[in-house]
Amino acid sequence: MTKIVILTGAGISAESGLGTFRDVDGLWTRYDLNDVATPEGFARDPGLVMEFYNARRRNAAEAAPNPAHLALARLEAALPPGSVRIVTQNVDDLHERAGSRAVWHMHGELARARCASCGAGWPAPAEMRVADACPSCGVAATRPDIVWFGEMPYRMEEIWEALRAADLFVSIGTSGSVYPAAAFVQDAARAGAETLELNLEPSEIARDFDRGLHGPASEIVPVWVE
Ligand code: BV8
Repeated sequence: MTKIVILTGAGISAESGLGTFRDVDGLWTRYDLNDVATPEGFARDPGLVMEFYNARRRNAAEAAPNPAHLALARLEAALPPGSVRIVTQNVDDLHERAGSRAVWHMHGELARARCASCGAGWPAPAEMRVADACPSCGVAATRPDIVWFGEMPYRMEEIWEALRAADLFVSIGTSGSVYPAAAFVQDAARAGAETLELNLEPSEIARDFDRGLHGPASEIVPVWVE
């Protein structure tokens, strides 16, 4: 059975209206990531961070999957179960809403909240507030269930195992500027996988890939899937 591991980044959701991070008007040009995407920033000003993610949660709720998300869901449905694994750096739920089921959110999810005290997780309310108490332990230590810079991404052992078993590794809509995701192409190539980059333009790590296809995801991903 052919095993395909697909890494996605903000670029796959750009045409759904969700901002990317490092493009011209990207999120990191309007916010300092140290203020809103680090544990230190959250400790310094939790209200600012809660509002940052509440705004992104509102945007994600108004967005819809685009042809790129839908094509990946068709690919998964067309192949034997277990053939396709999506590892997304994105915290939106557009892959799931497009119909993909084998999705791992290595940087967490806007739709989840977590307790910094007891570690419990639960579906996030539309608007999270700093004083919200944890439904499990009652401590007011809730935080977005997002992996910030300096924190361990989720499912790393499972991801590395999937990369070692991959026949094909495809990276879609990511700049290749954040680790450990930016090294996945090398992990897959070392294990013998063919590697393909689908991106608006060659990323910072384009030379690590066997092949590249460049253009808007909503155009090139359906072409690649068909
Ligand atoms: C960790 C969640 C240890 C929150 C995010 C020095 C060297 C190497 C590493 C480091 C270093 N210093 C620090 C580090 C580690 C650090 C890191 O990599 N820093 C970078 C800045 C150098 N990484 C970490 O801290 C990670 N943790 O390392 O822990 C560890 C490691 C391994 C094992 C155990 C422990 C945690 C990183 C996670 C941080 N959280 N986000 C949130 O979403 O708000 S990262 C953030 O950037 C996003 O989540 C996103 O996932 C990520 C990458 O961004 P992209 O998705 O690529 O988006 P970007 O805007 O950059 O690019 C968009 C791309 O799309 C572009 O290429 C563009 O051309 C393309 N595009 C645009 N439009 C379209 C398109 N493509 C197609 N169609 C279009 N229409």
